[in-house]
Amino acid sequence: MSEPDCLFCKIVAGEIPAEVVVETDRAVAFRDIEPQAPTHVLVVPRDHHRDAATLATADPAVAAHLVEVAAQVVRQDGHEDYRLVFNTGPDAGQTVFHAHLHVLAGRSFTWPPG
Ligand code: IU
Repeated sequence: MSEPDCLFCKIVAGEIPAEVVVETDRAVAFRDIEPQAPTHVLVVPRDHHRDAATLATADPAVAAHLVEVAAQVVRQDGHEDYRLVFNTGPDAGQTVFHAHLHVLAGRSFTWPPG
């Protein structure tokens, strides 16, 4: 299931280039174009879902799979600690409405986030 005007659907389909770091049957992980840490990767489901909660309701196994892929990305880049973020809704900073898990690693992070 893909949406015609969705940027991440186009990346999943290979219609827009991205630096892909992991691909599975259900997810694609690629480097963020505006990295906020030495490792900043987005893990997205191949199917279109507008946000993480919608994905988790429709397909909980794929939602869990995104976390597994995130851990693989971190190991692959040689890090141990990492931060995972699902921005959900405009006030939380979501700008692309295809569920995506931010994977951030390679530096220290502060709390609370901005
Ligand atoms: P957000 O949580 O919806 O704000 O995250 C969207 C991310 O997608 C953001 O970090 C952008 O830098 C990133 N991104 C990208 O990697 N490639 C693109 O072509 C576009 C946005 I537009």
